[in-house]
Amino acid sequence: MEEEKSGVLKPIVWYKFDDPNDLGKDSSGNSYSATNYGATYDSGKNCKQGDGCVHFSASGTQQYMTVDNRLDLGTIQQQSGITVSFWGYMTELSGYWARYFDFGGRNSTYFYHGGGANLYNWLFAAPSTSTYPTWLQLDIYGGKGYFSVPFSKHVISSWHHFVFSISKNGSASANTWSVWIDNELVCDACHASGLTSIPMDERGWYIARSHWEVDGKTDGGMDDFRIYDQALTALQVAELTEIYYDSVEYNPVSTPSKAYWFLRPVYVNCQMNHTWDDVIHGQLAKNQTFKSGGLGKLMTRGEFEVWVCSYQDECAKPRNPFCYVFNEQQKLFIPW
Ligand SMILES: [Ca+2]
Repeated sequence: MEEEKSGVLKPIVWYKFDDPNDLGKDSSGNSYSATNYGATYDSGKNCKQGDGCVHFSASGTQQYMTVDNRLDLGTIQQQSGITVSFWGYMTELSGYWARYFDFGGRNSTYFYHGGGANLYNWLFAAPSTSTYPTWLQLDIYGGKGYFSVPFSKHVISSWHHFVFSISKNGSASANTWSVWIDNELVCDACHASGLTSIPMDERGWYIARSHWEVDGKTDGGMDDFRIYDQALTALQVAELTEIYYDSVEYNPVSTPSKAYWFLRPVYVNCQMNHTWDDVIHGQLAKNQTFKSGGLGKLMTRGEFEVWVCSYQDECAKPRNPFCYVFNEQQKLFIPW
């Protein structure tokens, strides 16, 4: 599974923000460095991944970064799909409509104040207005709509993981958007519109800055910013989110079985308190106690072939089952 993960999940842009002397360094190997306008390095203990992250202060001159404008995000999405992911937080010092990112055109041909046809931005912001005091909002301009995320459980000043995935044009699910926050799918193909290709000299791929000068400044931080030239599946997002636990927090003395190598440490001791008879009975009764299925591509024949999710275990939460794979040789349910 590890080989599959690294093979499938290869970002085309990867800002780790680990190097204080080269904060916008691209670790993807593609040299799409970010340009830094005043943002500062924060040390690893304040960050989510690796040895550092970037900090944006709202006091004084606007601090932000730009993604390399050689990238034509519109064409990438149209041809192969695109995903943007990062860890981020904002403090209450952030202004109205402070941005996590705002990707769009910079002048009147591709940008038009007040809305209108010549507007091709897609952006993710914390409005913090009287109308939307505790919401995050994803806006897709060009007459294309917006998507609001209730912010109540995504408390300001704490780190959260965000994934924005748009499928390519011309497929069955063409141009559909999916959004995950902390590995929870908060937008399940809830919107469909492709991105527009913008000429290079008009591209403004802003991180932590708005294209609208009236908007407030961002006060907060970001870590592990990535762009993929593909839409991600739920499994790939789960792996992406768990990388943090794998590399930083979860550092066992012995290597776990690869079936649950990305399991959060808090779940390692979860136990299935039911037998296969219970599982089958529960499924036949359709009483929402268990779900199960085949492992598909993740299957190791004769060892790990099926998964079971239980709504009744100690580790399960209301509407949020806890899942196991069944070890066919040891006849054991193993937390997954
Ligand atoms: Ca980092």
